[in-house]
Amino acid sequence: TALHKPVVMTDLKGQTLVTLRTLTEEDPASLETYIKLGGYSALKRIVTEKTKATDIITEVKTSGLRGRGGAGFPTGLKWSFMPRYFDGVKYLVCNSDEGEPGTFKDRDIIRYNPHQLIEGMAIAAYTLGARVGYNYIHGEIWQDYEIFEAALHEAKAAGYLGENILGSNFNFDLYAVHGYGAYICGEETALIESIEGKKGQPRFKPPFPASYGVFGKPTNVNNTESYTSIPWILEHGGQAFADLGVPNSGGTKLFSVSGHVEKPGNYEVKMGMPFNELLELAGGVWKGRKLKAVIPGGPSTPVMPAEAIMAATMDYEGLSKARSSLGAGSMIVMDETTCMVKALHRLSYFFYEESCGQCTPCREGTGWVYRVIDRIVNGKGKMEDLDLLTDVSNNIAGRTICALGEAAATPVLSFIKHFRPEFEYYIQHGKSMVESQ
Ligand code: L3W
Ligand code: SF4
Repeated sequence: TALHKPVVMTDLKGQTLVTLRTLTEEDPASLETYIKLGGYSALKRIVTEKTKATDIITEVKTSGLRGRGGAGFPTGLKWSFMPRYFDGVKYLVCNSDEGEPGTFKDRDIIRYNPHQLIEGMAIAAYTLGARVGYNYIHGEIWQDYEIFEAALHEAKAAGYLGENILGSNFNFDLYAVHGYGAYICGEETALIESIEGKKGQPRFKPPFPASYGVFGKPTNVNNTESYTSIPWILEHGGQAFADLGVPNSGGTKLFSVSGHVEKPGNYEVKMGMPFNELLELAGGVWKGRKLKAVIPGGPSTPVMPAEAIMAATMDYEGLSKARSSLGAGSMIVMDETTCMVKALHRLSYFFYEESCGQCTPCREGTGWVYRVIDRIVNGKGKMEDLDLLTDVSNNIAGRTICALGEAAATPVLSFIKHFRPEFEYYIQHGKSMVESQ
């Protein structure tokens, strides 16, 4: 259709394309392209051979695939939580609601390779016995939503979705749901509430969605990149996927590289790539400047000073050993001219603005933190504000319904820990240390 836009992707050097494998083609989002590259063959094989669900789950466990939305929870283990026998409809949900600053990978999967996501969801539905699925797409992306809708129509017309899929007895209806742009709807239970037509506010966990999800029924929720990895795993085998990466971090990972680099964008690389190689793929730090700091996985992962990130590898263990986290792979690069006080000012406003307001520590704490940083930026800070910020943040983390509270505390604590002299200078002089140089 006219919505399938050709991509000008001239340089895929150093990348390993699994979830974005159609990027090498002229018309990447079309069904024809996907089938040409072997697409839907795994689904076809599974439904015709009637592969046992337990065998598929074993393959996914072998692959070492971990949740790509940020938590890194093992996908095969999550699938094994879904009850096998249930008298009623089970649901499948895809979380395409990426909304944290610096996250922009799932929209490229939807835009350039929607059929691999649809196939991954169909395989998951077959494995888990889900009859209905929803792909919840972030409200601020319109064209991608329409591309996904077009792909759903194509897949249904070709017999990959709906009743009696590929002549088997397997039925699966998949729908696109458009959010309204609230970050909190990326939290899986808020997303479920939103699908149900309610205000998007997180539920207490447990119960987890696997036992109480959409309309109170068993529901499996995975991220877009996770589902999109599934067809490749079943075509090539779980071990082949695991071998692409490193121990405990199987496969490839899409890194959304933004900030002060020459070539910002999404890069799909093998897990375990040293940070400096990934930085090089993105053209290095722009304008010949020096690297100052990197947020490796999205603002809910701790900021890392240049020396720490330069020695790290981009995988779950590599970054956790370096006292940060892979998160959703949303890497924000900051050069030597960045004022860390102003950067934190911006991030703290985001979390304050996006708190759903249900829990007092998050609702009040995010506003409190923002107001304190705001007064520092406006030259009215006091030295004791730094301890106050730390204290308030420590009292948000771990005392809330969902992970947003923890996420809001992380940048405050890590920025002050690594760049305290810059905060002290700002308070003493009423202006930025970096901008004064
Ligand atoms: C059944 C159990 N299921 C865990 C499931 C649970 C969920 C998954 C992970 O937060 C993080 C957050 C952000 N029985 C289970 C179980 N599960 N135990 O496993 O759960 P959890 O609680 O560890 O994480 P979460 O609530 O899904 C996600 C971080 O990601 N993040 C966020 C990035 C932002 C985006 C975005 O903009 N959309 O992705 C980045 O680091 O801070 O820590 O499915 O049900 N016993
Ligand atoms: Fe809402 Fe914040 Fe509580 Fe999460 S932690 S439920 S965003 S108030």
